[in-house]
Amino acid sequence: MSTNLLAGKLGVVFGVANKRSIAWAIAQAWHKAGATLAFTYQGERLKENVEELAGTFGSDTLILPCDVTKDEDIARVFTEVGGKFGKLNLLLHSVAFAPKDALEGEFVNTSREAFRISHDISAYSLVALARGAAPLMTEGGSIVAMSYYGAEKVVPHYNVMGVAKASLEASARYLAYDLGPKKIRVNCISAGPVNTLAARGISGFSEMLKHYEAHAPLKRNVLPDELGATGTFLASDGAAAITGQTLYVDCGYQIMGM
Ligand code: NAD
Ligand code: 0WE
Repeated sequence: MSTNLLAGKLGVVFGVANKRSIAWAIAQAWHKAGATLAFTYQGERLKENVEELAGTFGSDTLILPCDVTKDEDIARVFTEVGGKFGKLNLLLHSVAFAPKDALEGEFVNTSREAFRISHDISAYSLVALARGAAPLMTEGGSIVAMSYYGAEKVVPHYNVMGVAKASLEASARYLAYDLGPKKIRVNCISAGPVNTLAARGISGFSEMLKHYEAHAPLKRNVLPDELGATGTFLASDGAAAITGQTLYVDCGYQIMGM
């Protein structure tokens, strides 16, 4: 990857849980490309992890708690980021959650509460974060969100998360329209399966990795570094005319009909 593609850019990263998080792969790539980053973590449980990882970027790295279901948490993040940086160029949304039982049974049995929680955390949060970030993106900006193929085709057991990802991708399009006049771009990366904390809880996940290896044109799974490289491209001026898109970074799996 060419260096300093993001020199002088300021960003905030949502969704680092540990070193395997996709958010961490993209944050490392953004950092290597010259960006200065702030981080948020979901709760006390993850505070130490994020401090240890983000601390490697310098002892003055801004690290803040943020539960994306809480408007007051989101407001505080942008107040503090604005105070420290004065402006913002980049935002990574790498956050998703559905109650575990909703990912196990049949979609038809999704409860009203599981549907609400999944959409609140995994889709509405992008709207809330974009609204918080936009006033700071005074020179324009790039917002990147993580999606998955289950948004467009049925992936057994992905269930309500697939419906929430469809909402996330559609939200990215409407946000791209609203924020386009401010030169703020909003795109999704639809990643192939990656062995992270969020994936490890899924029964049959290692079979899914094998299925992709067998059926994707490139005959392998995507690497975290490759998601970092795509995240860097979308954040860079090279992608200045790309907005509202979902870019598949899945070794070609999405093009297959059989
Ligand atoms: P991960 O567990 O490392 O990251 C998920 C993050 O969501 C965690 O950091 C968690 O703290 C955060 N989160 C959950 N609820 C939250 C809340 N209420 N407030 C704030 N943060 C909250 O797993 P990951 O696989 O890196 O997932 C990151 C993103 O990538 C998700 O959007 C996921 O859907 C997407 N994705 C993952 C895969 C995969 O196979 N792992 C594939 C495609 C897309
Ligand atoms: O987006 C995801 C997973 C997100 C996720 C994971 C969990 C596990 C723990 C959301 N909520 C929860 N809730 C929990 O309690 N992926 C793209 C990875 C994934 O998850 C699947 C997949 C794939 C791929 C679930 C079923 C089928 C395929």
